[in-house]
Amino acid sequence: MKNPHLTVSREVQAALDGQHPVVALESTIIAHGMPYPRNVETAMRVEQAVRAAGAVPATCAIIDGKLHAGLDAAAIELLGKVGSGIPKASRRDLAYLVSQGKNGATTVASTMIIAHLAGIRIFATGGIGGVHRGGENTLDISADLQELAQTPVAVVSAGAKSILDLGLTLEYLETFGVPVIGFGTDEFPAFFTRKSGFGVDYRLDSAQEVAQLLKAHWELGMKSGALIANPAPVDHQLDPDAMQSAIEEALADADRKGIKGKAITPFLLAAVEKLTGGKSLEANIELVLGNARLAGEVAVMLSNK
Ligand code: PSU
Ligand code: MN
Repeated sequence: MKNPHLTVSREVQAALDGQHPVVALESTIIAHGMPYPRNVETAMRVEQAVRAAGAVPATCAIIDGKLHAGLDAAAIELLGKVGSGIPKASRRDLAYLVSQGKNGATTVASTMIIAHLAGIRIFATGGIGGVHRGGENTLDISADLQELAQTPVAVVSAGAKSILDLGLTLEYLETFGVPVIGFGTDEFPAFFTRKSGFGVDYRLDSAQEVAQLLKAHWELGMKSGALIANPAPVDHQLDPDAMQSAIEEALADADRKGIKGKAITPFLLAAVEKLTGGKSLEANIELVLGNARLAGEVAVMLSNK
């Protein structure tokens, strides 16, 4: 039975009804992750990359209190233009925004929830949230990790940014039984760089093997998602040392300004972009496109079964 708060676009619903491949996409990256108009342009290119792989894109957001899977160009333009004026919506924000008839940009966690309600099994993004540095004291752990633990949607990301504590993030995922797969890599990628010093549980080298793993995971009755870590394209990596110092400076700035809670991730992303002179934005765009392509390929394999 369809959820009364869910609106699935006609194209996405037709694909789901016909068991054709569909890939969910998030909207916090549009409203809070990149500046206008590059955010809108990127969102459209990401949809195109999913289509080129043979799948239907379903960009998700909350519009006038409805959870949407599949947005038209006007809605994407609105999210991009209003940007940070649209609330960043994670799991705990959904009921408020829905009951108040408001708009929201969905994070990894809330996009997984919408995807699951709609019947979409795979989702592409840039980077996931995780355990923040110092998280052992602040308990600042993104709701994305709990969502991966409890919602059966696979997330393709370029790992996580080293604004986070990657070691603690991986420990947390292990505790909650979330498979972490390196796509063509033995190392967990640190978003802008392929190297992080942390390994992955398993490495798989083809979209078909990833689809087989996901199929087995859910056939075994697992209720969790999975994280497919797809490293940034080799020629779009940023220099790890330059990244490290930009991140440290951004973290110190956030600390001085007392930025906390849901504002911290967008603050750090914007600060790092400024400190790398926009280079991080170009890399960000390329790796999201790569993730969309891979998610599209995996979705095609999943629907071929
Ligand atoms: N990390 C990134 N880019 C992003 C985000 C995280 O490298 O755009 C966004 C995603 O929407 C993610 C959210 O789900 O931030 C996590 O926010 P928080 O840490 O407040 O849970
Ligand atoms: Mn947080």
